[in-house]
Amino acid sequence: MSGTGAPEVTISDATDLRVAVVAAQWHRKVMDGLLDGAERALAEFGVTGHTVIRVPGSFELPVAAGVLARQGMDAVVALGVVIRGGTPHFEYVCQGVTEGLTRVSVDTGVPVGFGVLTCDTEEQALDRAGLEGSTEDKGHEAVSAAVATAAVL
Ligand code: DLZ
Repeated sequence: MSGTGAPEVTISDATDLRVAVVAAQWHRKVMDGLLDGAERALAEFGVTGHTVIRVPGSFELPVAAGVLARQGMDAVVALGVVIRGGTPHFEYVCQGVTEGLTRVSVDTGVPVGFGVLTCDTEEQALDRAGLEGSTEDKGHEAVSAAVATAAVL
């Protein structure tokens, strides 16, 4: 985890957890970094079986996360990138995906890792994508949070 006050997450045994990653497709380079970080984290925590589902945009993440959570996943990780444009669309997509994923998590009792970047510029998103030269690795962090929560529930 990164940022002031972020915890050092330790996970004892995640081998048997069923984890699904749902990933949007807008902003491919950033998404490739987030997905790579998520895969690295799953391998580090010893998660053996996981599913990756691609949806078109971040707005579609909550419905996919909800279906997977209800199908019996122990944890779901949502990855997406929303970059501010010149219209209020950014606010609507960010609000929809944030509230939607929160609802899925609370309503199903399945932890949902929030790996959705909401940025003013593509440069900000690249800096958080876990790519070479990035300062943060949000795909890895989202998996850590969801798997650590699933492991204690
Ligand atoms: C329409 C749209 C726009 C303008 N920007 C983004 C974005 O930056 N990131 C993203 O993941 N999706 C974007 N979308 C697509 C919406 O999430 C959604 O797929 C469409 O509105 C169709 O439901």
